[in-house]
Amino acid sequence: MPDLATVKAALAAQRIETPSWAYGNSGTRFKVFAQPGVPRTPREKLDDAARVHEHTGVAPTVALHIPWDRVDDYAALAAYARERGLGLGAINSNVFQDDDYKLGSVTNPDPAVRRKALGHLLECVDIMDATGSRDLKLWFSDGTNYPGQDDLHARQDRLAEALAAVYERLGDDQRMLLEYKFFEPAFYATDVPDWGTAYAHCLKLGPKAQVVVDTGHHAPGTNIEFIVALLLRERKLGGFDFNSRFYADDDLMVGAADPFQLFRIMYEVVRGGGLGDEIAFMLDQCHNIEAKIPAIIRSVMNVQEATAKALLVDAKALRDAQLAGDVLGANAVLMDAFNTDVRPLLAEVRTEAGLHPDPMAAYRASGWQEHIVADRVGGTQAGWGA
Ligand code: AOS
Ligand code: ZN
Ligand code: ZN
Repeated sequence: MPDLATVKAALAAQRIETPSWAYGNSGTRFKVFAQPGVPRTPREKLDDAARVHEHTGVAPTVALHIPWDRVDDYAALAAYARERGLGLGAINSNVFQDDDYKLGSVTNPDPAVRRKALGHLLECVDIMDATGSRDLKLWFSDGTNYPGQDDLHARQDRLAEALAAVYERLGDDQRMLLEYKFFEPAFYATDVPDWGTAYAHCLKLGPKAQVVVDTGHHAPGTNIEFIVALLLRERKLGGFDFNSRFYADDDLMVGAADPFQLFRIMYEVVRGGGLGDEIAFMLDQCHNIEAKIPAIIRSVMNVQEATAKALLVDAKALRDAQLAGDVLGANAVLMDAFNTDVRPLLAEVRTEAGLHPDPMAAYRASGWQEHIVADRVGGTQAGWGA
């Protein structure tokens, strides 16, 4: 059996990054539901993120999204975060919201639009310099809706050219994480639709370019843990955007739809030696109908539970069964770990770290929700797409 002290140490050391946009209002393309007490500024988003970290102890960084979190002074924002025990994490670029990007951003047939998109990506690296962020997260909505609409080959050339320019601009301690998504908003051909395309570009670029796996960005039935295992083996897994999906890119709480899949992914992470600083474990979610801060706390806990179960897999028993060709025995080792109730173990890890054993209860008792509802009136609520 795995050594319990080692398991606990790994759980205590785990870090999960929360996204600034999860704290703001969000919705579907049909409706954004406003919630009382939602942050009005990037600083207020950090105030909320500090609560998540205070109660979980494992969420010390916040991903920013530019322009949704645009401020005049990013170094001051980083200092504000530091005063609250936080750091600023990945910078998420946005080349999907302007009218100019209707036919694509870096793959647009118009060179002027491509220049504009590249300018934004380079500006994001300037912001990283000011915030001290390590990772630039690139998600491109670029693609086409109809066969023949544009030249698939040429679009890859344009993408490669832009990525190379961004890569050149990265500092020694900075990385670019390229995200893929199989469809939406483009419905015929997306320019970075799968891990293979992202991997091919990253491989050509060099070691500072890594693939990011958004768990919601695959066709139903895709074996995501296989992709994780392969990318880890190739040292090209840069991070995760965790969320759950039932249908498409639902952005529901990670571990809500399929905790078994999350466990299988975390098992491959543990097996591949990926449970360290090299991989960014980020949430990419929107809480449209549920209270946001508790939903983020719950999501962090769901990742912790899947990680704990993955760490509890008896590696020796599993290997022995695998090598002996014991199909049912090997499967049973994995299922035993998955079926373990790890909540008492995690409560112990939290208590040992000086935290309340139940982060959800601690948040409820803190009075923060009542405080923000009373305090944050007026102004414009920051939100998804705002
Ligand atoms: C979009 O579907 C992606 O998941 C991106 O990670 C996106 O940048 C993120 O949702 C913030 O807009
Ligand atoms: Zn994502
Ligand atoms: Zn997504």
